[in-house]
Amino acid sequence: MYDLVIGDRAYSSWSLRGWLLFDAFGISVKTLRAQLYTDELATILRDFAPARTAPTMRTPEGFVVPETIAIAEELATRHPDAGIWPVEPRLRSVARVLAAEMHAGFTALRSHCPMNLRVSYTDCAPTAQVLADLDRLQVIWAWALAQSGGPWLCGEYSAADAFFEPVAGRIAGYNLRVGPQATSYVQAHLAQPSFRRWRAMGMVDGPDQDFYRRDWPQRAWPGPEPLPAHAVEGHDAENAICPYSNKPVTHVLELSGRRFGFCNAFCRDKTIADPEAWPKFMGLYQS
Ligand SMILES: N[C@@H](CCC(=O)N[C@@H](CS)C(=O)NCC(=O)O)C(=O)O
Repeated sequence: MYDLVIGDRAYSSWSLRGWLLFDAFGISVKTLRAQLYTDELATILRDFAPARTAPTMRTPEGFVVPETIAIAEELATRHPDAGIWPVEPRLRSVARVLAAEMHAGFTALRSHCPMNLRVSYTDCAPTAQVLADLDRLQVIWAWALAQSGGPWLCGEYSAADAFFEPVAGRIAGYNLRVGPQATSYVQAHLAQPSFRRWRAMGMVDGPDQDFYRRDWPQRAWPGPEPLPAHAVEGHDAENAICPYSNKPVTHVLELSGRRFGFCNAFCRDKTIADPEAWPKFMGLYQS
């Protein structure tokens, strides 16, 4: 099994990229979450020398690999059938160019609009440099889509899309204006199943971090609207065992007047945040 050290899911854009390289390509991984702006990351990474940042992966043999580009390349070599890079040579080269430019660039966008998946603002007063980054994004997205014909940048969902998923989250979260093609691409990310699961976990996996607080007016998150579930007291539920772990039910939610149980608060709360993101829960709900 792979290990992956990650930061707060709501805020750590690089962790999201690293985790997508597993989850969106069907590779199993165990996550170790560190809360940013505490000493948790440094403490966990003592076992991952010389890594200093999240995400950092450890392979089943014990090789330590930080840096998302290195994680992408290493996983692609080790799992050649997972589809991390496109098979077609031209599209593969395009995907590598896009991921590399994302890894190295877009610093104005990244610093003015740090990823925060918990809120969406109506406006963020983007600077000229941020607008230039948005223009550049749209140039390279259009370049890729013109060659692939979509639906993702290089045809099927690839590492290039995983690298831009946090950017889609920023465009949505800060209501950044982009053209119709980029808007459709952002909407596809907001509905992408792995992203919905990550964001659902990010809504509930730790406190709001002051560093990301902004005073701009807020609006509703522009992605798919979650089914209206809420937490309830007690252990009474239709199911006696948790759909995720098969352990006895201890935490319960209510949806459409029906009660469903889970074996811990996190799994109950991540399901409340976006029930449709979780296939095992939806299997139970639709049974
Ligand atoms: N170039 C790195 C960037 C990783 C990065 O900056 N991660 C942030 C979290 S999003 C981090 O670990 N920050 C904590 C720190 O720098 O102490 C990569 O591609 O993985």
